[in-house]
Amino acid sequence: MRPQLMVLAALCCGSTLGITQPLDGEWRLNNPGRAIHLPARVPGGVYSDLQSGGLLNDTLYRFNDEEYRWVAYENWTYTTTFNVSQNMLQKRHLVIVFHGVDTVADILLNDQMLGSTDNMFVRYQFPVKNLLRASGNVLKVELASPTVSAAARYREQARRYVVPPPCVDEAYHGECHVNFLRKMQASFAWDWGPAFPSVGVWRSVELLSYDGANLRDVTVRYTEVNKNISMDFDYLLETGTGEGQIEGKLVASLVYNDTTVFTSERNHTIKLNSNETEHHASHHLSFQDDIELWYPNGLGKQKMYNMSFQFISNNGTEKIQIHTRYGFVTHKLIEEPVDEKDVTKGTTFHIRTNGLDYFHKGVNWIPANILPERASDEKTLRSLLQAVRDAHMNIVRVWGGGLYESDLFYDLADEYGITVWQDFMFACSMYPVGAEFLASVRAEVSQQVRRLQSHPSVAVWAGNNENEGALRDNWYGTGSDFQLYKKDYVTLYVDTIMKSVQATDGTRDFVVSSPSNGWKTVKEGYVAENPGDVLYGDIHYYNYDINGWDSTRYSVPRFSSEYGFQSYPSLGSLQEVAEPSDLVFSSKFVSHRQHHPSGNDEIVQQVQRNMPFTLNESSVENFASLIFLSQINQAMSIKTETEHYRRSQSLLTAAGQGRTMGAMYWQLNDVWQAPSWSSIEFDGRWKMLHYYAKNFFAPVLLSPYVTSDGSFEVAAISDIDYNETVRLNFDIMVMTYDSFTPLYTEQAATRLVLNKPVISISKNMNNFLSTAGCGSEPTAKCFIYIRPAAFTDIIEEVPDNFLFLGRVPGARRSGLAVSEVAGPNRTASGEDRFSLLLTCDAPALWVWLEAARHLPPGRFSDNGFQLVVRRRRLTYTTAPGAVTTEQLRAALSVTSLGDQLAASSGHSHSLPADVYTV
Ligand code: BMA
Repeated sequence: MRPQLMVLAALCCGSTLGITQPLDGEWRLNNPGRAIHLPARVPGGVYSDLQSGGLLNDTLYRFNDEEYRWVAYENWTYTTTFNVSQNMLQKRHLVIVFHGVDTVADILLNDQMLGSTDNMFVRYQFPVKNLLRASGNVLKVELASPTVSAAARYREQARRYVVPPPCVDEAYHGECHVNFLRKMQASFAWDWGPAFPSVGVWRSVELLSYDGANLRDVTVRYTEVNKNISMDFDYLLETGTGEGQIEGKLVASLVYNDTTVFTSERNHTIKLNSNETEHHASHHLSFQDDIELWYPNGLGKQKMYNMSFQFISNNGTEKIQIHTRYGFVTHKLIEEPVDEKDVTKGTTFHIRTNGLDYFHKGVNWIPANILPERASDEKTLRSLLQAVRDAHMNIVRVWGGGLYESDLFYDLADEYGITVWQDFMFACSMYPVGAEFLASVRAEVSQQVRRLQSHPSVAVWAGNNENEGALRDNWYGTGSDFQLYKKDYVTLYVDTIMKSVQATDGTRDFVVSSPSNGWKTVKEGYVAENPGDVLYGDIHYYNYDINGWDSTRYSVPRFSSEYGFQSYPSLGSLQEVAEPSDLVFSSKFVSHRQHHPSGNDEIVQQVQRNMPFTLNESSVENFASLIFLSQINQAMSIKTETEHYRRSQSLLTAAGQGRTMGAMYWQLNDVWQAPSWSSIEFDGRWKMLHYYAKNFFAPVLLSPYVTSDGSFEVAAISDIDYNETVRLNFDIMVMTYDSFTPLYTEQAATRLVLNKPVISISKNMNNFLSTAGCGSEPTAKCFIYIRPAAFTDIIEEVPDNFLFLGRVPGARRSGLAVSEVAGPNRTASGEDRFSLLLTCDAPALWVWLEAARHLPPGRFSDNGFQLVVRRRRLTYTTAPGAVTTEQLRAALSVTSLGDQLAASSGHSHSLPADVYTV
């Protein structure tokens, strides 16, 4: 039944009587000291403008990050000239609104100082009524060097005590003291990215005019009990200072598919006072309806309603309207004892959405570009978030060293069903807590929370990245003054940020740090005794000294919110920013691009643990092999770790370990062509890991593994509720490396239970291999291949899976070829899909297909797989009309581990005579 509220006729896009004049577009950029005078863009940034003006080349080419560092040490002025209509000039209030200035700047209008900025995450507004004229207004943004400003603030603070770290690690080739500026922390360099300490007006600027009040934004909260919906809106109204009152109406309306669910209006009087320019108005309503909820990807549909809000002044001069999309959802962080009878066994940690518990499958997000003005490009965001959805993920963490992302980002997350774990932008540092800094943070938090609050995708807030662990474990030498830094920590994250979040959004939980021990962190005074405790909260887990392919080496946490291994991006990506002579392991370029200390050596060691690889530091072919093998190693290690976390969902050891509910690997995307933990390269190309993610996060998965006591098990994991009615049949095949014919095949069947992996096979591994006929060196001779049988009662695709038991063999030619390219057919989503036939003469491991770089990006249906049959059909999907069948045929190449090593070492291997095809 519809609510008993007044229903107005179609509510649409009525005229906004307050007037907004955009001041975006062409500005001028000046640096008199260097005689630089160029046209510039707003929104934009100085690196982009210098590049457009021909003063910089490709910023990411070779060593340009360092060559162009001078830019960050300069001061820059952005200027625009504009006229204002009489209509606007007559308004009582004229305000210039900066939606994002990066970062330290003085703002002048017609040579009069309007004010200063020093937080790129804050919207700044300056009243300008008295300074404006009809024509020739000159607006100037004088930006100070971020590196110089940061250093000055550091020195000022250090007169009392040092707020560390004094600088980033040398391997970052970065800049120091970014923690003193409220700007993207990674812009002074990170272990996966270059330093481009950005400068500019990175978001829109506008001139706003109104007589009474401007409606800035509205937060929404709802509750439902038996279809009785109760909604509360908090309107933020801006007025100039003054006396008296403004009377008007607040109107809220919710529309679905042209049907008005409700429209509600309420009278409201704003009492002006000379100190306050912002006023809150609340609006409550309740109604009965079968509203449809918004669900994360894989759990249901992403139902979005259209919502609009208005403030209409009674004297008719103001009618300000905001349109937004809204999804009904509840997210609750669940921390419950895993064993009611023994609370020392710890508590769960996961988000319950709409009352449902589910395994969080996801990834960590860094900004889509190192230059903030380029980080909201629609094509890039769409393709990255689509890749998240296509890999069956349901969560991304917007990591605290980057940006509060653009509105578009959260709109897409809503659309694709990707929940967001939203960090506040503080990472891997101690932070100052002076009064001005805190006031700025308070503004940042309340503005950002209000902006993001109505997005159903936003699931949890987190105060910072890793700073709790950093403080407790003395990463930055704070140990001797622990109490001092702890006090500052609590002042910033608890007294300032948490309070501000809770005052603004009562609908999501807040964790003080990512990771943390959840409630236990709170109980222990906000800095846990043992922040890495696996029985509480989430963990970050990195260990480069272990064999990443061995699942017994990983711990069993409640939630692993970061874990990862590095790989190199494809040779083609590196070639775009390198000279041919750079592409050897020993080059200055290869070491310059690696920001993780000892990272290149670690990659080699990891690769060598499982694959036969001999490093030749001066060979291009050898480096090409290392690139490929690093991607295999990364994909295999993260597959192993992620499947282990998914399997641990149903585990509960005597000590309380298990009930794992989340796996978010580090990291989805890249900001340049360099070794990193990403699964997608800077240009959008999927690394092998992303193809693997699509399989290891599949809704139904058969996962083979060996336990620490030598037992071979297969777990059947299901994120889908089949009501336990379905049985999944599968073959366990013991394969040798040289033959298509399995040495041994066992047929098995399993139940599928929602959120409760079922161990469907458990047997002694050595006995199993010996029965199979693997001989005296079984781990060198055999590997296991799991193939789900053809089935009819499960609609999801269940991927094949495999398990290697020891080091894998090297150079061998398989005769791999793409023998057929047919199509394309148009997919339901309007893309072109080609059908490919892959053939080989011998089993091939880690088969890797590539389409040449000159083609627009496309996706294979699978990649990096084990080919244990002679023929396999695959698809390649790309933009409509992007490529003809002939062009694709000519552009495809395929290799495998053995073929790659054979090509680079000149080895060959005899082909098997036997045949096994399906
Ligand atoms: C964690 C992250 C990032 C970092 C990653 C890899 O510390 O939060 O700071 O890039 O590990 O080292």
